[in-house]
Amino acid sequence: MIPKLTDAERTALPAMLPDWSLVTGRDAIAREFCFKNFNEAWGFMSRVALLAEQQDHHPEWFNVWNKVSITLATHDAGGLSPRDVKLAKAIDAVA
Ligand code: H2B
Repeated sequence: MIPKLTDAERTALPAMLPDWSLVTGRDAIAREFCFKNFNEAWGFMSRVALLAEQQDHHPEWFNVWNKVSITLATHDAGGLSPRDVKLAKAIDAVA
């Protein structure tokens, strides 16, 4: 069983992931990315897909042309876990 984020880890979230926000009504974080065009957005999604496979942790996402909305939560934990923080940091690094 994967542990959920502790209270201390949750307190540290805004400083660690300033571009992500907590989702209303569920234990998850989200961020919207905007690119020049679809080609750039898809390139980003390809990089995230590789990260997701490496980490065996997968995003919930939605793409319209140059925009990609990503929500992260750990289904096996029923909410946020350190896996989401790790993937969010890696996503930020390839955006
Ligand atoms: N991704 C996410 N976001 N949450 C999970 O709990 C999860 C996952 N579990 N990717 C992984 C795959 C699990 O189902 C496999 C069997 O390891």
